[in-house]
Amino acid sequence: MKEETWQSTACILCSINCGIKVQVEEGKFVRIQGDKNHPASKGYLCQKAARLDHYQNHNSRLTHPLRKKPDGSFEKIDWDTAIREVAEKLAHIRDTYGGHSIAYYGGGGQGNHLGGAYSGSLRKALGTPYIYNSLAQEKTGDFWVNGKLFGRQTCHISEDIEEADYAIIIGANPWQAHGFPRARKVLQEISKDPKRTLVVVDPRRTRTAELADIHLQVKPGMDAFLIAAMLGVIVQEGLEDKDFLEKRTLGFSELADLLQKIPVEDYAQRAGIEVDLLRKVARGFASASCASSRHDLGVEHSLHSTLNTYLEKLLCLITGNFGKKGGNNLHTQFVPLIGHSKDPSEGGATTKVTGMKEISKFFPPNILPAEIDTDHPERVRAVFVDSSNPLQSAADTKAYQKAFSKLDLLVVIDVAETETTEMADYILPACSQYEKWEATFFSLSFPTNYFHLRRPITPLKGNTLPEPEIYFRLLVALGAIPAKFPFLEAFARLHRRFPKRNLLSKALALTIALRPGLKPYLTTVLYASLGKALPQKAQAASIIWGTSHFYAKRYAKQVKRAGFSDGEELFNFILENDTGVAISTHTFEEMWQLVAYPDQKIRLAIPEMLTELADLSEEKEITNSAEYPFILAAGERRSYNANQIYRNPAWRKNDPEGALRIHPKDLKNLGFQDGEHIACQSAHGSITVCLQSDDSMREGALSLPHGYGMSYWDSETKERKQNGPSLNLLTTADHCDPLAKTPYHKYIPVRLLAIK
Ligand SMILES: Nc1nc2c(c(=O)[nH]1)N[C@H]1C(S)=C(S)[C@@H](COP(=O)(O)OP(=O)(O)OC[C@H]3O[C@@H](n4cnc5c(=O)[nH]c(N)nc54)[C@H](O)[C@@H]3O)O[C@H]1N2
Ligand SMILES: Nc1nc2c(c(=O)[nH]1)N[C@H]1C(S)=C(S)[C@@H](COP(=O)(O)OP(=O)(O)OC[C@H]3O[C@@H](n4cnc5c(=O)[nH]c(N)nc54)[C@H](O)[C@@H]3O)O[C@H]1N2
Ligand code: SF4
Ligand SMILES: [Mo]
Repeated sequence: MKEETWQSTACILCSINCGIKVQVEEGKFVRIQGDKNHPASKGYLCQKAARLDHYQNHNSRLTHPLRKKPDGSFEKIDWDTAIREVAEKLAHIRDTYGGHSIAYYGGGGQGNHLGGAYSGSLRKALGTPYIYNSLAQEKTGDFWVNGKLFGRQTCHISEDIEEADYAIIIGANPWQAHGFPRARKVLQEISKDPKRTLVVVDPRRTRTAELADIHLQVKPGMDAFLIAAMLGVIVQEGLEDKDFLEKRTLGFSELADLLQKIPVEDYAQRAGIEVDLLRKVARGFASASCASSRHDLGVEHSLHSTLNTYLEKLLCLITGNFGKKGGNNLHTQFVPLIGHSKDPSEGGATTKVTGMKEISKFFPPNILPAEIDTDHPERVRAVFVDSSNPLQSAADTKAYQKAFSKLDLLVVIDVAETETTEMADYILPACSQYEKWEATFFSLSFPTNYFHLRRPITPLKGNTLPEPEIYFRLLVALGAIPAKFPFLEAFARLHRRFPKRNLLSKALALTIALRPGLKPYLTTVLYASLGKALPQKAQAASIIWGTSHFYAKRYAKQVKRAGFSDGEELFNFILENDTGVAISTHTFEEMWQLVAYPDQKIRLAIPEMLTELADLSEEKEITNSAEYPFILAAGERRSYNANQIYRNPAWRKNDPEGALRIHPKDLKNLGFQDGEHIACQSAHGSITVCLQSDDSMREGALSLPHGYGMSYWDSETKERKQNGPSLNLLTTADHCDPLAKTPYHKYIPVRLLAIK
């Protein structure tokens, strides 16, 4: 095939969104390679991207709007009917019970955030205060801590593992899960370099741990003790960076009082780590010329979730490895993915039924069934889902099934038939991420940040629509905005011809002055006006015009450094470029401007966290229960899982059943065989799994993979089948962090039984 038939886009399977080039033949992705021109991924790919045709082409793709019939089956309807009926029903629920009786869930996955950017208009028209999404079942504890440390929950940290002399990775497996660009290359480089040190904290000897200089094989769920002990060593031995603490932080002495008292040996033992090795790591980290730390689900989805993320951040903060190359740094957000919510004591929002607080503008999936399945007069009665499959991915599948069956209305936008669309009253089919303009807002890098606007590379299938169009049509049907904006459209066209005159901003300001009711819907108004003036049907990109201007104003110097004189130039470059773009470059000194407190000082002492840290010493040692003697990590990232994105198991090259990994000694003691099918039972549910003997496991610990258990159509038998274990049949909503409600998925007590 000719060179020019390669089209640029990105992999949509994890937050890194590596640039890829694809050759498409008759709708099939026949060749896929890394895009060397992408400035962040530089041609890098992992094995999963080669299988992307299984996302684009499979027999569970949705091709037509569907409405549920009274008998539970679905019938095809046209878009006008779908939009009209959904709008009418939503409006009825809003007008009868209030906006808080409607919840929005999702808004984007690993590859698609452009559509969700237009969903804000719909939420405003419905008056719903609730956004539930998957970030709020992993990262909101972390965001809450950031809010306290740096002044706003939008202050988010990036880890410069690539440049670090000493890197510590706690509860993350970047070899499989990534989490930072070109992870495998970076890990291999550090591993090979005798002058650099890599430490991995993980109960399992993962590939990442194998590459490490030091592997701390922590007892599941005991990271708070381990990190607290490391911080204890640093402070007790006077290894903290006193100049940094004096210049950049407040509250250290209060924190230090607690850390001085940490019984290091006792905590090391609680964590199952030899104390001398722990001391060595603490000293190595504190004395390195630059050190970086990174955590992920291994600690977020486990006991003391929020506290763990606080303690992990303190490693860099008290050793002065913050705001420098090879350390941790705050970064900018090109399009805000994370928001800021006030605490309830300052007037922040809470839910009506359970009283849960909002964090970073989100509410946690763990509480949603309780908000629905109750006779509370202010319960949630309608849910609007986009790009998420909570019926599989949220804790406690059965509670979700029960709660969702009680809803007055469930509307789902997806590209595929899912467990969640099965329960919907209306299914609105979106075109795939390779059939529309798309982007993610995972711009999480420092000092240079990137953005990639992707174009469609293949025609859309069936009667599907891009999400921005669905949101626009719903807004018009709700009567929130007119269907056409002739005045603005004319100015938008003029603006595209004479951008220097700034005509569009002026026309927008005039429109809003004359019709203030349109203000909440500005993004959709832009879509309906500027969107039509953009080349190559890039209507959905209109929001990027607004964000480019905003970003270039806020970070003028840094955007200039990346080569753009203003927002218009930045926008046009993004629009015309088919790969990633470097949008801004900061100096390390300028990072301090990203701290949101006016004095730019980090507040180290967070009262709630200090209490939880102090209480660790009182915490009873957990002895495994006789009834449920194993600790299951319910959701490991492996070579062939990718959230809920690939349905058909044919994409997998190994591990077709998503085996349960168990240490050979445990297997022997139980009298089971490698490959045997048995029942894995928690106090809440039971699933059938296939055993795999694996000496990389810690004894007493088990692991099952995330990203299995979805239903699909078997093309031979034409039956609906399930592709491996459905983990959330084992999990419950109340087994979670008290502060952020993040589930303890890595700490599920279970037993293994023979199947009779
Ligand atoms: N291949 C693949 N990659 C993915 C995804 C995918 O589905 N597949 N999903 C993406 C998403 S949405 C996310 S959020 C990230 C998550 O990325 P990660 O958090 O890195 O992935 P996990 O494998 O869930 O968990 C990381 C490690 O935590 C360890 N662990 C278990 N219990 C404990 C514990 O008590 N303490 C410690 N310290 N470690 C523990 C596990 O052994 C595992 O190696 O991955 C992303 N990347
Ligand atoms: N037990 C357990 N549960 C877990 C985890 C775990 O480790 N253990 N991990 C958790 C984590 S970290 C995460 S992030 C979640 C992920 O779980 P979810 O939030 O459910 O998100 P995804 O799996 O990314 O994808 C959801 C849906 O997006 C759809 N989709 C794909 N492309 C498009 C598109 O262009 N438009 C639309 N509208 N839809 C599209 C897919 O078909 C899929 O149904 O799972 C969580 N659940
Ligand atoms: S799954 Fe692999 S190829 Fe795809 S974005 Fe993530 S790291 Fe890149
Ligand atoms: Mo995630």
